[in-house]
Amino acid sequence: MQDAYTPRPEHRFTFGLWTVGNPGRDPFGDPVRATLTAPAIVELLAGIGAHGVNLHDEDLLPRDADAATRERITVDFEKALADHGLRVPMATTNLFSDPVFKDGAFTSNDPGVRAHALQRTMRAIELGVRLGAETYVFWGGREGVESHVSKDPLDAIRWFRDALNFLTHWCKDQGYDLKFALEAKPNEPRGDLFLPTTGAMLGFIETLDHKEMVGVNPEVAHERMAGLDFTHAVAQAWDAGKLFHIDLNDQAGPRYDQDLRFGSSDIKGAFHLVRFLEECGYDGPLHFDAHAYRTEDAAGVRDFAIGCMRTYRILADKAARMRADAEIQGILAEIRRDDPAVMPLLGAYTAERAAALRAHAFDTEALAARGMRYERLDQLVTELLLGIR
Ligand code: GCO
Ligand code: MN
Ligand code: MN
Repeated sequence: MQDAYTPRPEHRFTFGLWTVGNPGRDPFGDPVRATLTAPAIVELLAGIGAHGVNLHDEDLLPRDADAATRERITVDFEKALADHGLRVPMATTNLFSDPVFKDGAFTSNDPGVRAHALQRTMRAIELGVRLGAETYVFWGGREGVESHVSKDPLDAIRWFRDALNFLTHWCKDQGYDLKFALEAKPNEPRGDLFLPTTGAMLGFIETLDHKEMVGVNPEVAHERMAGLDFTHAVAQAWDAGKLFHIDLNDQAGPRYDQDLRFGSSDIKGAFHLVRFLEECGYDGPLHFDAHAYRTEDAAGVRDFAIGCMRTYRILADKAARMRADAEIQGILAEIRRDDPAVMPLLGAYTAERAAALRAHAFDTEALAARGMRYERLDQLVTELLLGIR
């Protein structure tokens, strides 16, 4: 079906090899779908209008493959990308599947593991750069604890900082023009992960040697797992100039990471997010870190991927409708109307303004009595989303 919401490469939609390639394994059950090769995933994504495909090193290259095998697989993948016109905007390292990382990677108590994690990441960055990636994601994976006596959180933060400082310096020495994007998650697979929210990451980034090179990769599900509003986290990242990448999916509240099809659970939350991204000027990749229900076969995976992108496009259209809706805009203008009597009191600090503000007589009863019309506003937006405006 072709319509106004059909995804096209210029819409900047990307998927991970691990997302559409997810064979449906979970902690309780075996895979339910055949494993797709990387070139097959490239073909699938190109056929449905995606812009790019992202990967962990191990999504493409088996951990123990020899140099010749790695080269052959990489060349085959590059050929598929070229044949289908797909890009690799982001790459990352799998620092969580190998048993060596059972106690974390950059924050493992074992210095041998910490050093090995750096080596793996350097090699994976080389692969990402070769494939043309501009953003390199760091998701902590197993950087956390179950037993809180096992690891000093100050050590963990220091080790994580040392690792990122080392890698930013190394990238600059290599002449790589790469941005790092840190992805927070509150828990899973560890009981508690370090730097658990996007806000925590934003604070941490300010302590890094090359902080200009480092931003965030917020994920819908991860903030929701912490009971937080995702759009607020994204807004703070944008305000800080740190929204380098984004992981879109959906999540029904605080529980295990569900990685649901975008907009499939909280459609209103997805709308607020899309409206924000479309209106703030974000022009980075729109990456779906989600996977199809375990009930699906290959056709269902395709439905899932198309669904993620279509829902985004439909919600972008709803955002445009909201901008053009006279009644909604009228209420917003009324809510935000200026009060000439107090506007002069609200500028930047001056001693005169502080003195005037200090002396001003506020009619707090009148201020408190004002109805804000949020019920009407929210209902209008609900009706717009339900398709009758
Ligand atoms: C998760 C994470 C991962 C990361 C990926 C890229 O909860 O498993 O969201 O999917 O995004 O490893 O770094
Ligand atoms: Mn996730
Ligand atoms: Mn993610």
